[in-house]
This record gives sequence, C-alpha cells and structure tokens, in this order.
Amino acid sequence: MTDLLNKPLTSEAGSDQFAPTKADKFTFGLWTVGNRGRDPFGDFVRPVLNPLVQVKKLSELGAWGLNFHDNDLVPFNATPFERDRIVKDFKQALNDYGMVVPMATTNLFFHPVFKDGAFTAVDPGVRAYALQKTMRAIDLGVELGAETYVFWGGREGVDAEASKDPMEAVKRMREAINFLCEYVKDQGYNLRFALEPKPNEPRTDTYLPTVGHMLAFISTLDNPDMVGVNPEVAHESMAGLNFYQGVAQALEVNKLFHIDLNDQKGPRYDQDLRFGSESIKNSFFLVKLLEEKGYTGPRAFDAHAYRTEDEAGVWDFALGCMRTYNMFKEKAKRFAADAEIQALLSEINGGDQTYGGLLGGKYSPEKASRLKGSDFDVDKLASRGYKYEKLDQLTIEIILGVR
Ligand code: GLT
Ligand code: MN
Ligand code: MN
Repeated sequence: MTDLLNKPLTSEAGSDQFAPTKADKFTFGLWTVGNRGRDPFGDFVRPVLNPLVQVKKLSELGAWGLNFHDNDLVPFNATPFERDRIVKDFKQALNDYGMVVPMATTNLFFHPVFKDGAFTAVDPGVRAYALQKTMRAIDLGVELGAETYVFWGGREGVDAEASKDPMEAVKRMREAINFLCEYVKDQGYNLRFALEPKPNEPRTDTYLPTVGHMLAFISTLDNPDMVGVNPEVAHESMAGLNFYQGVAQALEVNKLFHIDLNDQKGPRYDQDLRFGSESIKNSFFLVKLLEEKGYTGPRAFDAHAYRTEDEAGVWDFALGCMRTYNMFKEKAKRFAADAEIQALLSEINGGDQTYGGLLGGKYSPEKASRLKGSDFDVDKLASRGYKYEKLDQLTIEIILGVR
C-alpha cells in the first residue's frame, strides 16, 4: 500500500483562482473515480483503483470528501474480520489526508438477488434482505461519519408492466423508508435520508422517476422532516426536464439535502459526464442557484471519466469537474456585479409588486372583490416588451467570458 500511495500525482490541481480547495466542499463517490469503464457493450478498460489511493489523490486535488456504497468499500462477501480491517485502513487514510465521508449509500442493484428490485421486489425474502443490507450499510456509513444517506432506486421498477401493482410498489417504498427512518431514530444516529430519482435504466421504468415525484412522495412519509432529495443532473435530463428548475423547487421547500453533479447530452441513457462538459448554460444557472440561494451541503460529483481514459485521465476528469464548478461560481459573481445586467433586471422586475395591495399576502374577501372589480388595461399589459433577448445575450456574454 505504501508504494501505491507514493505514486506521484498525474495531474496538477493548479494554483490559479479556480483550483479547488476543501472549503469548496467537493466530494466524489468511490464508484465515480473508481469507475472502470465497463458498459453493456464492452468490458473493463481500467484496473481497480484502490479506495486508499482515491482518498489520497482526491485530497491532493483539493476535494473535501468521499461517498460510497457499502460494497464499494467492503466487498459483498467479506467476513466481519475483513470488514473491520478495511474500515480501519480507510479511516486511517481519511484521517491522514484530511478527508470526510459526508454521504453513504447501499448497493441494492448489483447482485442478482436484486434483479427484480429491492424494497419493491415482488419476493418478500428479497425485500427483507434489502432492509437488512441497508441497516448494516447505514451502520457502516455512520461509523465513517456520514450525515446524509442516499437512496437511489436502482432496480426499483418494472419491465413487464403486469408483474407489479404500481400502487403497491409505492406503498412498499413508503414502508421501507418509514421503517429505516425509525431504525435511524432508534440508534440515535444523526442522519438524514436523500432520495435520488431516475426515470429509467437499468429497468425500463423506475418508480418515483423525477424530483417532483419524490417531493410528493416524501410528504406522505411518517418522518417527512428526515427525508429530502438527491437530484442528479443526468437523471432529470434523461426525462427531458430542466434540472435547474427541479433543484430550485426542492431548495424552496428545504428539501435539497444533497446533489449529484454531472452532465448529459440529451434524453438518452445515463451518461454521467464530467460536470459542465456539455450543458454550459444550465450548469452556470445551477451553480449560481446553489451558491446564491443558501445550499450548504456537499457539491458531489456523480460522474465518471470517458471510457477512453487511463488513470491519468481519471484525475484530469476529477479535477475538471471541480475547476469547472469554480469557474461557473466566478461567472455567477460577475453576473451579480455587472451593472448593466443588474439595471436591466431591476427594470424587468420593477414596479409595485403588490399592485396597490392586491397581490401577495393572504386571501381576504375584500381583496377578492377589489380584484374582481378592477379595470385592467389589457392591451397595455399585452404590448409590453420584456427585453429578455437582451438579458439572455448578456448572460451568454458573461458565460463566454467577454464581459
Ligand atoms: C449509481 C447511480 C448513481 C447513484 C449512485 C448511488 S449509484 O452509480 O448511477 O446515480 O447516485 O446509489
Ligand atoms: Mn447519482
Ligand atoms: Mn447517473
């Protein structure tokens, strides 16, 4: 191990203003930089990357922490003795390199036992086993310091529509999350759950497919305060949705507990591309939102390097995610400081926002009758030019670096 850890860094974090630092709260899943490039059409292209090496290299690049599934760290069939040794070494590495584990999760999708799902599988034996595996994985995550626990549906879905009652599936999911919330309370853990939607893949349809579905589901739980969302750029984009808007809706109800940053070219399979590598404008608005609207959680990258890359390329990828985030952060500051843009925004959003007391605040019968009796100059309202072309062009000029 010492030899492995002494291997020199293949990429330089750089010393310019975009170089990531621990204060930026960047994290990566062990499964992200550890991704070996296997896809449905081709085998592994990279060797296993030891988790201890990941801790060291990510720390040197400026990352703050690491996330993991139980089996990213402890192999599926490990004995209790092996588990304890692995955990001890990992803790030591975290300590040595000043890295934290803010989030952990369970692998409920890789082993064939989960081929029909986990909490929503038709087989009660599989559902019970999924609960056991999750409780053990929660114990492991908490032992390593996790304060957020992610549930990505994985194979919670359906291929043969007739095989499952979709209402029963939602009930089963609710029962499982309720049970696990009670388990966390029972253990006295300081842990919140973050549910991660995805519309499809690996199943043809996944239950609770979007941020909107998840938010509605959370409000039906026994402990809704303990549960929020973990939206992922690629997943909402696969559903053809605007990620930025979904995240804003979650933030507005204080449900953005975690976020998976990556990128995606259009509504296709899950591409998990380097953050900001494709949707430049959406990524800009996303970073602007997170930075300006009080999101304090980890900036987690759930992406992986192109299949063409060797280990050096993996570190180029990881550094790229972080630097690009910081570049957008800088652009957001420029946008906020741009006098012309701010003047235009004030003009666009100007005027008496209460419309003489008719708008905002609570309903009253008096307000309703005043509104019903008001005269509106509809033609004047309709003739307004909104100057959005100008605003959007100025935004593009900020992003492209000419302002
Ligand atoms: C898997 C998935 C991700 C989830 C991870 C957490 S695992 O890689 O594609 O989106 O966030 O379970
Ligand atoms: Mn994800
Ligand atoms: Mn993904």
